[in-house]
Amino acid sequence: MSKKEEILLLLRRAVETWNADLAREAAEDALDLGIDPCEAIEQGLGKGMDSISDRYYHGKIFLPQVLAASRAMETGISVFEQYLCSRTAHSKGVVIMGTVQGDIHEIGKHVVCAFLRGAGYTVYDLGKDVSPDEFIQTAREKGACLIGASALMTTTLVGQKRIVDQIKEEKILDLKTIFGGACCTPKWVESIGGDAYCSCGAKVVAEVETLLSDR
Ligand code: B12
Repeated sequence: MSKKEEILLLLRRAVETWNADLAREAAEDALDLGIDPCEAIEQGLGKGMDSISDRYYHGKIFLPQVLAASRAMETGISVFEQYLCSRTAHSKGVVIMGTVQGDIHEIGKHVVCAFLRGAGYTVYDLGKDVSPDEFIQTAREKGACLIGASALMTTTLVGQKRIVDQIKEEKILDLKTIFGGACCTPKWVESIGGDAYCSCGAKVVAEVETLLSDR
């Protein structure tokens, strides 16, 4: 096994064993070895979260363990995020990100924020449980070109529709939307009149560049 494979495996294990210290150390080792942070997040930490999701789904672990694994994942992301943020000098545009009202899942959104920041966008992360009003008022204040909203539950998906509805009501023509999260699908985004769907962090930069290319 190469050193790179070893570190990716350690990142994965750190999340699987909810070990935040290991996540931090392995993330620092990944940076020292020159592993691309996006690859480290998707192929290391992300794989760990996939197996946590699977074990949770099959009733082998419970919410406290999922929460602890989430903390380990967030710790690893924060090490990479500092590096990603310092990589580019000029902003390509302002993006408002958040998790929709009633939903507290944030990890996927953090991954997306890290990738967009790394690609040179200025990202305002409004956190979790964000109302449509908050998304749209902040977008106006900050002169944003894009709102990204995450929804992980079938019960909170409607929060994405409310954002699109309010943008239409207020006739904000130059503000686009991109949506994602475990329960979100391309069909859903089309049905609510959103501009783009994205299934994972690794694809988000390309998706956003295409979406904003006609500005
Ligand atoms: C971690 C987790 C939690 C953690 C969240 C910690 C945190 N800080 O975020 C905790 C333990 C707190 C939690 C709580 C709950 N959870 Co939970 N949770 C999960 C779990 C296991 C993993 C989610 C995750 O982080 N995945 C890893 C990330 C990296 O992946 P991701 O979120 O999919 O994001 C990627 C893409 O989707 C995409 N993406 C995501 N967002 C966005 C946004 C944009 C703009 C774009 C472009 C892309 C994008 O890019 C990301 C990166 O690649 C999922 C299971 C699952 N399979 O999703 C359940 C899951 C989402 N939870 C679920 C439930 C029910 C709950 C609770 C209600 C449980 C309870 N009984 O209390 C509460 C929610 C309370 C609330 N009001 O929100 C259900 C939802 C079921 C449903 N269909 O509605 C799931 C699916 C589990 C299940 N199978 O039952 N949960």
